[in-house]
Amino acid sequence: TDVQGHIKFKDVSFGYNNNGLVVLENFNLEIDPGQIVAIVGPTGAGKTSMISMLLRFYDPWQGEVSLDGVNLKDLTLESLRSNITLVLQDSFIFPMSLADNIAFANPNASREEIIKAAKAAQAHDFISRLPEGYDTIASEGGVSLSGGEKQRISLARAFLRNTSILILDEPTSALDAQTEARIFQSLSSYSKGRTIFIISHRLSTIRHADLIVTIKDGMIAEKGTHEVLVNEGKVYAELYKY
Ligand code: TTP
Ligand code: MG
Repeated sequence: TDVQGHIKFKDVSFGYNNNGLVVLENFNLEIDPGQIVAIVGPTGAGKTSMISMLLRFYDPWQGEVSLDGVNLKDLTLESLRSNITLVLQDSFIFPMSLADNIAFANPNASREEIIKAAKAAQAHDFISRLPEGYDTIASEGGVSLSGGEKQRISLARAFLRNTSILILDEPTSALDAQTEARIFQSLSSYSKGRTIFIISHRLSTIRHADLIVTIKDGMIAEKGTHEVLVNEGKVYAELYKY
């Protein structure tokens, strides 16, 4: 597609019902294409809410979210969502082969492409060790996978989908730090020409992101690189202590 992946939140206010609490207030954020952006903040800060607006699961009360200068409301849901891949913490595995699980959104993918995506997601080694390899049937009478294995299958599926925008909302929470770090390395080479959002509570993983944004009390508290934010000694530096 010709989507660049330039994303802008302009004066966004948002909450879940009109009489309820404001989750995001005067929220402003502009992301250049090709960046890996980490979203950090305490639990309940509004990270998942923010990315939900990118897919238009919810719309802002006020302000606007735009993609390449076009208000998301002026795009069809179909064209918007065909350009964004979202991976959540709870990954969904279908009762079919691991190859078909990875190729779920790309049924015409070759085995070679599937393996490439699985390698980037650190899934290739454990899949290869299974007696039936990529033809192993997952769940419902087949092999049951661990939480971390499911997450890596979901990530491989997301890599293969190959959209201009990739959003990862704690997709590696079940993985050890070393595996997570390796996946971040694959993300860096995958990120060329794409915009990637990654939400993680494990700050060691996202320290090499191009931009780290912290959200607190519904607003952007600070943004910058790891080095800058550690030195600022505010929200990020406080979270980084633990
Ligand atoms: P989230 O956006 O879910 O906060 P978060 O993603 O930063 O938190 P976590 O690190 O735990 O994933 O929630 C922000 C606020 O919005 C919080 O007060 C809960 C509320 N909320 C709803 O009311 N309905 C919803 O569907 C969601 C997702 C959140
Ligand atoms: Mg969340």
